[in-house]
Order: sequence, then structure tokens, then C-alpha cells
Amino acid sequence: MADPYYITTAIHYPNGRPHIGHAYEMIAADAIARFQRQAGRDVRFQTGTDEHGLKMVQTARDRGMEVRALADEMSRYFQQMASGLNISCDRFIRTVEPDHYAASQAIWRAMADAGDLYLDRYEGWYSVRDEAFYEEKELIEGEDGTKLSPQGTPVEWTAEETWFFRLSKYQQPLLDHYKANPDFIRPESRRNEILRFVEGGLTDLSVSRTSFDWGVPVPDSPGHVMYVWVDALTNYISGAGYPNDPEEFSKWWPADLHLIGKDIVRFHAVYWPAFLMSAKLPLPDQVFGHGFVLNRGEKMSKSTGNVVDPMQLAELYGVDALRYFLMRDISFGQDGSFSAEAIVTRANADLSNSFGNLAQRTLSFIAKNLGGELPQPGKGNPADNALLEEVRGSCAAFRRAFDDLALSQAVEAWMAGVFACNQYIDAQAPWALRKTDPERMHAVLGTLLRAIRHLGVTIEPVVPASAAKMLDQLGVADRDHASLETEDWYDQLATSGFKIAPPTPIFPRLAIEESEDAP
Ligand code: ME8
Repeated sequence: MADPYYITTAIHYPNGRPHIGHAYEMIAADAIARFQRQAGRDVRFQTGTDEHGLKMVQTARDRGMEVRALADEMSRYFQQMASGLNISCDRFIRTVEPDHYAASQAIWRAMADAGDLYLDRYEGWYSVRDEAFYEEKELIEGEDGTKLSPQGTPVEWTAEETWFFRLSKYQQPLLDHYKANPDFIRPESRRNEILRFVEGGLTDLSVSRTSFDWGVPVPDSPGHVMYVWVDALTNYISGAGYPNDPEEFSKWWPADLHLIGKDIVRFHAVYWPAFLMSAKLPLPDQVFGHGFVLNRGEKMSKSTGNVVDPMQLAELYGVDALRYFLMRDISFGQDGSFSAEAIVTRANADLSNSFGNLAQRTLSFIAKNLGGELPQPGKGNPADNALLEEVRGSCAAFRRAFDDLALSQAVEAWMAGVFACNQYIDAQAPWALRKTDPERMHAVLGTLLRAIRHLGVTIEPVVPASAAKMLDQLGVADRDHASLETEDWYDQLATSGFKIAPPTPIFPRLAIEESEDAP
């Protein structure tokens, strides 16, 4: 049986339509999930929407609609985006679903059984935008003297009777866990931030609300709904069989990777492991806090009006161009900027002019001059062997880096293989060999087909639809990492009578769209 691999994204607040930050997170998680499938892992990939909390209540009120209707409408946009961006999730979870209610109430009961919940009065600051409680000492002062959360969002004074979770009890166990598992929080900068926060002392956490009823009801406590983060974090286990399917649950849990943004690392690396410890459940292997996507260097916000619809970008420039750009141009773990020009420049340089052109030149030459017949393999000229070695090396470097979540470096390493092929094709000039040395021409073309197969299989997680189309043109059926270990496919394909058809270009050259509302 293949080794299970469970990856999740954050679940997104559907109080508005999805933006490019949401798209970025889904695309990164999807690329990792596809990569692990190619590596032979039995992958479960979950994403979804986080539909409870005061922010949803207030947005619905502002729009004059029922909260559930808002959640249904907006969650649909996230689901459409997931399918539009070719996100291969196994489950799109919505926190309004019955199995999620059951799981949230079960973990609540487990925390209560551990003696970690008590009723008291909460008085303090709350940010509806962050759905987070803050201590006085964490607040910053806004331009007009008002108090703001450390994220710069407005806070309001809240006073109500709530259930508390004994977070303070878990300070030392958490510190011990971070020490014993240096890779639990990544990247390093996030880990240091969390260490400082926990070392500074933890106060007990208010985990229920009584001033509204849009949430999962607290068991045996009429009038209380769970604090939205308690139910939101629980999505990771409710989607994986907790508590009613122990077999399924023990297969998937603990998760291998929670992929989230840098602003919510505290919830995932402090509160969530503390809840799990309290409920006597294993902790996830790793929490990775990726950076933010900025619009031409600026933070996106509704008030500045610079929020970009990712589906519009995908329609203008293509899903795979967008995916490739985000994975290649943003160093994973750091913030990065996007603009239409940057997407077009990157996609044209790498995909259209280099990789696409390489495949297009090679396949159309074979279709035209060899009637589509596979070239006869050569005897192994040093230049051919050197190229194959270089391409295999760059694909192996891609795999090593990707496995370590250095996604952008991985793509860069892959690109080195593409460049090597383009240099080779120019140096070997198969078109000139057609008349002078047909045998050598065959060997060069055969070498190129092999190299293109390695490159196509390797980049599949990043540009899945385009890579699949290219591998179809090449007649390559097996697309996992193990298949790259031999070149048997070539002889099998040659004997099967497969013919290379005149190819249609896979990566069209892009131009910047100048339309009125283009980003
Ligand atoms: O925080 N660039 O939901 P959310 C990159 N419901 N990533 C970004 C981003 C940007 N500009 N803006 C947001 C929530 N994100 C909670 C999560 S999980 C149990 C509950 C990321 O819709 C953000 O960091 O505000 C988070 O990982 C995800 O998008 C959803 O953000």
C-alpha cells in the first residue's frame, strides 16, 4: 500500500469573492499534492470555506441577506475557482456540513473531558476582521489614535460570559514540541516569531460566543456557539474521518502539511496543537506559513480597490501561465508581487519561447520530415549523453527542491534543463543534418524526445493541463517519478506504431491585455 500523504490549505472566509491570495494558496497546495502523487504517495488534499463567525454575520447584515444565503453564494465562487484553476482536491469542505458539526462537538467534548474548559466572563479586545482576540499589550495605535490589532485591523471591546480553554497549561508542552520537532513550523522566520510569542506566556483563550448564534452549538451549553477558530481548525480532522470513521482517520491523521498564510500561523502553530494535545490526538507534522501576494508591491484591500479577481487573470493569460508565474516568481515562504506585465513576461520567456518552442520545433520537425515515425535511437554520442545527463540532473534537482517546498528554486532548476535542450538543438542543428547525416539527425531527435519527456513529466504539478497535452503529443502514458528511471517507454512506443502528429502549440505567446478592466 502506498504511503498516505495528507495536505490541507486554510479554509477561506466566504465573506467576499476569492482573491489572488486565495488562488495562490490553492495552487501551491495543488502543485504539492500532484507532486506527491507522482512520487507514489496516496494523497488526500483538502480545501474549503470557513463559514461561521461574526464577520460573516456582519457582512450578511450589511448586504441585507441571511448568513446562510451569503455563505452558499460565496462558497460557490470558491468552488468554481478551485475547478477553474485545476485544483485536484479530494474534498472541498464547508463548515456548515453535518460531519463537521459532529467533529467540532466531539473535539469540544474531548477537551472538556480533559478538564480544559471552564466558564468565565471575557472582557477584552476583538478584531472581527481577524476573528481574533488580542491582549492590550499587542495593540498598536492607528493614525487617528484608535486602537488597532497587530495586523492593523479595527478592534472592539467585548464583554460576555464565555467558555475558556486552558491554553496557559500548554505553554511548556508546546515549547517542548517545537524543540523536539524543528520542522514543525516553517519557514524559520515564522518559527522564531511563534517561539517568541509562546515564550512570552500564554493566557487562556475565550472559545465560545453568546452575542450571536451563527456557529457550531457548544454541547450542553444553550446560548453558546463555538469561537469560529475552534470549529475552523477542526475542519482538518472532520474531513478525515474524525470521530466516526476511526480506520479512515488513522490512515490520514496526522496531516503531513497544513499550508497557510503567514498571518494565521499563530492559530495553527499554537492554538491548534494545544487543542489536539488536550483532546489527546496526534499533532500534524508541519505548518508552513507562505508569504503574501502583493499587487505591484501593494497590499490588496477592498478600500484601495486593487483586489484582483484571479479568474479574470486566468481567462486573460491562461490557467497554467498564472500557475507557473506564481510558483516561479514568488520565493515560497516570502511575499511576492504580481502584475499583468510580470505574468506575461515570465510565461513568454519560460513557457512559450523556451519550453513550448523546444517541443514545438522538435515534434513538428518529426511530423514533417519523418512522417511522424519515432526517430531511430542513436548509439550514444557524447553530446547526446551529456544532454540527457544534464536534463535528468535538473529534473532530480527539481524533485529535491520541491520535496523541501523550495518551489520557486525547483522550477528554476527545471528551467536549466530546458535551456540545455535549446542550446543542444541549436548546436546540433538537426535540420542541417537531414541531407548530410540522416542517422545523426535521428539520434539528435531521439535524444530530444527523451529530454522533453523528462521535462514534461517533471513540470506536470505546476502546469498540469499543458504538460498533459504535451505528453499526449509525445505518446507518454506513465507520468510518475518511477517511470523516469528507465527509457523503456521509447522502444515500446516505437514498436507500438505510435506516430507523432503535427503538434498544435501548447504555450501561446501572450500579450498584455489593455482592456478597460484588465488588471
Ligand atoms: O484566515 N496572499 O481565511 P482568509 C497570500 N478562515 N495569501 C493570502 C493573502 C494574500 N494576499 N490574503 C489571504 C482565514 N491569504 C481563515 C482560515 S483555517 C482553519 C481558517 C491567505 O479567507 C491567508 O493567509 O482570510 C489564509 O491562509 C488564506 O488565504 C485564507 O484567508
